[in-house]
Amino acid sequence: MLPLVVDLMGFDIQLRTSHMDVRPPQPASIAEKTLGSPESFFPWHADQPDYGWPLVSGSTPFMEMKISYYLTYLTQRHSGAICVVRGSHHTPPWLGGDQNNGADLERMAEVIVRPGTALVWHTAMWDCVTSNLSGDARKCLYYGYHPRWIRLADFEHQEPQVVAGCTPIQLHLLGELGTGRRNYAGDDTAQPVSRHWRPKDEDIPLKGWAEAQRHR
Ligand SMILES: O=C(O)CCC(=O)C(=O)O
Repeated sequence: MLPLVVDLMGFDIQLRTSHMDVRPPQPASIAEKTLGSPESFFPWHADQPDYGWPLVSGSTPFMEMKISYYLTYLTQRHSGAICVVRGSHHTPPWLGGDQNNGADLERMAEVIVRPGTALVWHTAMWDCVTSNLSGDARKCLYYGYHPRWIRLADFEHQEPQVVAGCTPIQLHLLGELGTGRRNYAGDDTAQPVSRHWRPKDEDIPLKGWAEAQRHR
């Protein structure tokens, strides 16, 4: 999927977050709460830092995307599938524009998919999860990418033993410098220059990789 991520977001990116979600079967009473309501087990939310992304004319710019991989069957409703409200990164997801009325279900898509499906999505879209009444645990993986000049969310730096086994491109994706060096503020101590803002080509090997892909 990396060519797709780079095509959409460019090569100056990193992995902000990754998570595996395992949702065991739930009792039917869980589904009595309105989907995504504040009282439900999984309220509507958009992925964003506390205090939000900046808005441009009311819309959230393309700050982040996720790729989600679904590993178990989500082909029936109420199997714990993610639901997104289409266009909710541009216009609020609420019916009549008011959160008290709940989400506009006409705009909602429940992501009903087979195992092995990947979902590519703009994470400023409001999303929630249906209850899992399927009898089987629902398992999926999420990888969130955003520009390298934003701070990471799940970690500052990966553990040394993880970094030690990484290729330059993997280092780049984990927010490190592709060289494996830790001169994040450049080499001139008198005048620090962030290598996240102003990378050298060797810091971001995904750049050369992307150019090579283009010429294939
Ligand atoms: O699918 C899930 O279990 C939760 C995913 C989610 O809410 C998210 O990635 O923002």
